[in-house]
Amino acid sequence: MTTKQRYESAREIYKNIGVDTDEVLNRLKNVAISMHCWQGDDVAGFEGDGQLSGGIQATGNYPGKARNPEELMADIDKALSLIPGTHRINLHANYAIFAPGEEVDRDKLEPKHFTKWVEFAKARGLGLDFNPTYFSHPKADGLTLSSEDESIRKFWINHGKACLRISEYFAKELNKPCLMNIWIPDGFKDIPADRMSPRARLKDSLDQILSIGYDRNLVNVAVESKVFGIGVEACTVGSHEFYMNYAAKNNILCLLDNGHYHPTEVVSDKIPSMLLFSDKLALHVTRPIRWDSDHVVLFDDELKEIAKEIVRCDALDRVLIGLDYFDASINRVSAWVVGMRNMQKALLYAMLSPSKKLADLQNGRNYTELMMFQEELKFYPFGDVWNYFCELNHVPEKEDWFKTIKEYESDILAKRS
Ligand code: RNT
Ligand code: ZN
Repeated sequence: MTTKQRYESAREIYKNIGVDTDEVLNRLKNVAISMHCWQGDDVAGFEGDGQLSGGIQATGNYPGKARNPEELMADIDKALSLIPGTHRINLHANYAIFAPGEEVDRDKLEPKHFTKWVEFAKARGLGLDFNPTYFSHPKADGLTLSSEDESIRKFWINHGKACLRISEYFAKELNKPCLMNIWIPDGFKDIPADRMSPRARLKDSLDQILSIGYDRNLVNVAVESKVFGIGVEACTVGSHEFYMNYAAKNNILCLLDNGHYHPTEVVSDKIPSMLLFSDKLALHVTRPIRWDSDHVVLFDDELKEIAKEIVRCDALDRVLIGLDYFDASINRVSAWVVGMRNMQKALLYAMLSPSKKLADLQNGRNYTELMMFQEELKFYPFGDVWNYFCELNHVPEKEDWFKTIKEYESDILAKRS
């Protein structure tokens, strides 16, 4: 049987439960996911020694890591060629590309340091998202936006302002809104004596950054909380309560990273609550194992649940989906492709679920039937729809994409040392 014939058979099966697979394929094609540039080089960036700090860690030493902009862009291209649809690239400020002699510190970054990325995105019809980089820097070995040292705090405030300008530039150039997400590693290894003052300083710093004014139609500013990090186990300044309140008061976005909560707390459950109070919400989809380990996103239960909530809340245009992980122990291009395709698979899986029927069962307190039906749905011919989606979007189906990775590894990646 051909992929199309399998799809046609699956279409009938889904039709019987009231799901229109043709409509689903159209909807899925239009979902742009933000692919994080930093999986390609273990969050090293282009500034210098690439030493990662800030309580996050990329572990592993798989050969082929991108060492410069050309290599990173080539690797991104290779990954995108294996992922259906048109997406977005998520950049960090430490991926600025300087002409020789033009190097500046992070507080002095300008749009011109990112023109190569804009050209890259334009040529491929991609959107760009952005992040100020508050780690891997000599001035970030203690607190940043919450620092008690006014000159350090000022430096990072200026970095935030510079990044806001760059985000605006991305949006204008590409004619697509840009998400600028702020995450800082600030916190304390052990029980602090004062939890309020650092947070008051962070609040003031954010106020100052936002005070420069920006076009809210062009830039969505988000703040990303975290429960703890390596070396800041006792207290993080940018906690969930802090940012949820800050975002609500200032009409900006919360970004929920599903590696940033207590291990039994799930982001899927937070999505509908957040959507009742804010117009938009941003996500960093990752996979924590026991801690915020940033493993490659797999097609696991929580990913499916996150996707279901986005789809059921009819919020595909309100939830900005980005990936955030960095595994240095495997082929990095493959890591991107697996994570991106899994995010899309999870959305597809959610779209193929008869939400109204299931909700009716819940509302009718038919919990027995609801459980039975949800379990049976897991064995519906979802893979046949996925393979056809790949065929329609001219990318290899099933595991067929991996031979391209193998070739790329032997022809290109293995030659990098
Ligand atoms: C760290 C945060 C943050 C970073 C990226 C590189 O715990 O998740 O989003 O992973 O900015
Ligand atoms: Zn994150």
